[in-house]
Amino acid sequence: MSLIATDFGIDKSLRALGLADVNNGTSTGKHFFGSGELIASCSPVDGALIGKVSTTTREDYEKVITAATEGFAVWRTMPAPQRGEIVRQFNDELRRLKEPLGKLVSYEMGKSYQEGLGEVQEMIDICDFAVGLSRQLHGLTMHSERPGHRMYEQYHPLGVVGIISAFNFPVAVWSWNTALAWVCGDACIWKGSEKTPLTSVACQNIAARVFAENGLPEGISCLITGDYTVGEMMTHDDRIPLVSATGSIRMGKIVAQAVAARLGKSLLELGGNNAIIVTPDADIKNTVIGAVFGAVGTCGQRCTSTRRLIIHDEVYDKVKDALVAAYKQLRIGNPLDEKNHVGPLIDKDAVARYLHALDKVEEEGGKILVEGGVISGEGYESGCYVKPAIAEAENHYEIVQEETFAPVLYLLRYSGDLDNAINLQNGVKQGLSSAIMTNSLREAERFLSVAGSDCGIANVNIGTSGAEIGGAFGGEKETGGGRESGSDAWKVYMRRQTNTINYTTELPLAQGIKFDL
Ligand code: UN1
Repeated sequence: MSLIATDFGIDKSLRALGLADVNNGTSTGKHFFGSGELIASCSPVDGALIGKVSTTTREDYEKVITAATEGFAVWRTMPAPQRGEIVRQFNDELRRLKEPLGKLVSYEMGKSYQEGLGEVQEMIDICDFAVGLSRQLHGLTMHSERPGHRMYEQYHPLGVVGIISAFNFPVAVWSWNTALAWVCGDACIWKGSEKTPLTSVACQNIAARVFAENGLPEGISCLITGDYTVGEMMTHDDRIPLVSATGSIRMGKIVAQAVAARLGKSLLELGGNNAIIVTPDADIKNTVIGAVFGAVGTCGQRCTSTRRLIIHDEVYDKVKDALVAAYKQLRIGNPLDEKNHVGPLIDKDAVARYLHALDKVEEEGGKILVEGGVISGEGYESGCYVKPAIAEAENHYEIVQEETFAPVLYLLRYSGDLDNAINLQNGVKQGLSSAIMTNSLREAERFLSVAGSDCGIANVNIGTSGAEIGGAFGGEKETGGGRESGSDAWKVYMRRQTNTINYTTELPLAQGIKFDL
């Protein structure tokens, strides 16, 4: 264990999470993930090896899908509120283990400890939501056009649901899917990111323990590990009716095509290119807080991160100066140390993409306002710490049109009417999150109207990131169109059945058709 890890109690967290022996190069616990080669999990915080996890082979995968299918056969017959009770118990464990799990998320992924805790809180929130939902999986009843007939719809579980999640929210995004899928009666197979395998194992251990304590088959919650080839086992598998995938647009297109080719369902949560419009009526202090947290929180690695600020001419210089001053206050360093605001990027590939974005924006004519760069020296040995940067740019630049998963914020200028800003905001291929800063009711409502933001999330006077679990989460266009988490997102994890019941002695046909024998 490295010095940082020991000082910040990572070994204690690993023990609390049942991962005490990962330092020996093996993973532990009860799960189904496999016997393949080991992948190493190195922390971007200090570059140290935290542990190794074995990957899923084709043969392992067959065992997993068999276990999940058997688990589903038992789970689906359990009344939904009783499934909710299991999720409640799982949630009790999350509450008990919030600190060690939050710490491991922070150390393995690199987000600040506060954000690590926030991520576990998001798991707790969705589980609470799912428990209530377990008594509300409602269908509608309809009036039949035929006398003595009753019509209604009911929701049944889908089967084995595949979940592919990304490194940036290594535990919360799984829980959005799995907590809902579980109360809906589905079994889940989860492929977490190969960059954060230990947090996946930690979660799987918690779930496996709760299912075992209740005498339920472990296959209701399965974990598989490895790179995209392991994910492909699920996307091509017609025993998996739904694949929920979070990640890049490139990955989403591959998943969507593979799943569609077998007429399966996919739920896609892909890249964003989120903007905040800053109008002349904006509260500048709140704008700066929202924009800075949106751009540098999680080191710019949220799908909801703020990438573009679209600022009106009248307040452009004021906002620009306030932002530059705020960036000077940012403390970058070990994310477990709570005095730091910004931790490292996930790995050196991410650093390379960040550096490429900074070069490219200048090459296309942009002007760097807050200098970026990789930080070196004591405490920064992992080579993954970078300076959050700001560049003045134009919306049509190729690099501005792309999502770079890093703390690079582009300032764009608009003049005249709000519609000009809305056109810029919508003028990208992605459509996840958006926001407007304004005290004008007219502008706020215009932004939210049918002619306003084209995104799945549109906020007024808050930033683009940090959505609550109660709303449906997801976006339009190349973001993939899926909705997870709150509202009625649960419906995607179930199949709807329309039932028509005739309680008469006649057999009248619909549409008044006569068919006499
Ligand atoms: C993600 O980045 O994939 O709204 C999810 C947010 C978080 C979830 C982000 N609640 O920023």
